[in-house]
Amino acid sequence: MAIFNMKKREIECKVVYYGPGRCGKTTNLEYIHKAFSKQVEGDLVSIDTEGDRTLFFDFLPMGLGKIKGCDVRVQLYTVPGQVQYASTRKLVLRGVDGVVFVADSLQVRREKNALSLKDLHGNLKDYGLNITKIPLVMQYNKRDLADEGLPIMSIEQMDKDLNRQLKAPAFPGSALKGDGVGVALKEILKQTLKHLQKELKWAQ
Ligand SMILES: Nc1nc2c(ncn2[C@@H]2O[C@H](COP(=O)(O)OP(=O)(O)OP(=O)(O)O)[C@@H](O)[C@H]2O)c(=O)[nH]1
Ligand SMILES: [Mg+2]
Repeated sequence: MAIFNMKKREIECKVVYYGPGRCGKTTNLEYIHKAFSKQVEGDLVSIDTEGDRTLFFDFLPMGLGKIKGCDVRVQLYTVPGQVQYASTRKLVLRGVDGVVFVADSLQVRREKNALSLKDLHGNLKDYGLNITKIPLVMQYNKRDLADEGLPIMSIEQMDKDLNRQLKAPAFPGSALKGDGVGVALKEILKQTLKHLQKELKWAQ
């Protein structure tokens, strides 16, 4: 849930990168930290890691300038994807305004993507949020692995598996190379701010 501080004329919202273990959530934030240095308002903070595995969360604050005289800030988070960190994932999702679901394009990760999306659906529901109504963007990550001869799923297959009903904007990409990261980020920010503007009207 976004925080509207009318006295300070500030709006703060939260976008969470969600998805199965090793799908590339942290790599997305690492790329954003490098590529959007103008908007980034601090370091990429990784709370508790083991090698490249997130055990708690990553956090990156960004400033998006002004909307109707208010400073807009967004906090990007990643959840730990490993199955056993279910309660931490739920905790990180608390107060979410927008979600980027990062799916792994590798064929062997097909079931893990579906399970993670189901987990997201359930956690949002527990917070009284509907996955079909909140700002949501899909990123089909690791498309570059096809160049290395690894078997990846087609976009059509991934759409069918994950996005048939949701019909969220979906972006193929490679967080490692930075492909598709910026467009997915811009789309979720656009959707989230649009959603917040509606809420703001309600609050007035
Ligand atoms: N080839 C390729 N490798 C990627 C891509 N994105 C991430 N990786 C690699 O996949 C591994 C896991 O990436 P992370 O970003 O740590 O994955 P995560 O989703 O944060 O994983 P958890 O923290 O365990 O949930 C790392 O070795 C990354 O370099 C990509 O687009 N292409
Ligand atoms: Mg991670």
